[in-house]
Amino acid sequence: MGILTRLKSFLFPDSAPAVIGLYGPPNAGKTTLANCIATDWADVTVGEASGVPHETQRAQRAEGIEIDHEEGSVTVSVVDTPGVATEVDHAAFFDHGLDDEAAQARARGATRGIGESMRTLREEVGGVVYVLDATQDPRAQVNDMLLGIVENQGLPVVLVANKVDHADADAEAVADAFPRHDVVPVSGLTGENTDALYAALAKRFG
Ligand SMILES: Nc1nc2c(ncn2[C@@H]2O[C@H](COP(=O)(O)OP(=O)(O)OP(=O)(O)O)[C@@H](O)[C@H]2O)c(=O)[nH]1
Ligand SMILES: [Mg+2]
Repeated sequence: MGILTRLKSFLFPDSAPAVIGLYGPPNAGKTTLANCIATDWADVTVGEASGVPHETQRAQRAEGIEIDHEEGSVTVSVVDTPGVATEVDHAAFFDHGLDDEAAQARARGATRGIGESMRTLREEVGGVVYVLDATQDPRAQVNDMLLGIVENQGLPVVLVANKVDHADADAEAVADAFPRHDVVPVSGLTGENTDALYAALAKRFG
């Protein structure tokens, strides 16, 4: 346990660890990044990643993640949430090889999952890691909607431009789209630049 975390639990013995939610569009790499964080600091995993969007259909948690960085220390519970979209079209899953029945079921699960993401945002989390796939256009409607809700709730945010290992990634486009936020470019898949992410998490949520 880091010295600051120890000091905090000594001074505030009843204080619960912060609950930090990973939010963002489907396929942004939230589960991969949650697994990266949880593996690095607690040697556990959170859930299954997949190239098929709307893989995560329930919020999944890793408790007691102690991030101990020279910029600061913080103990958090990480909640990996279902991807949020402004619409779910079952036909989009045909391109991923799903038949009609499987596509309909996945679309229903995805819609329930979006509801669960919004519930955790409203009721559970004290801070947000907003994850964007830096290979995609950051100005998608869902990002303005979801970040707007997060900001209205006054929650602290770390904005992540994920997948920077990918040749098509453009972290600057993400930074340009959200000038109000400091953007941390990372790859949850390869671990590239996660040191800067841990510094940001410790500073923002510590
Ligand atoms: N190149 C690259 N691919 C990544 C990275 N992170 C995730 N991926 C890939 O992107 C796809 C989606 O990853 P997930 O972690 O399942 O994404 P998610 O945001 O949890 O998706 P939903 O649960 O559907 O909302 C998978 O094929 C991952 O392997 C990354 O940092 N770099
Ligand atoms: Mg997921």
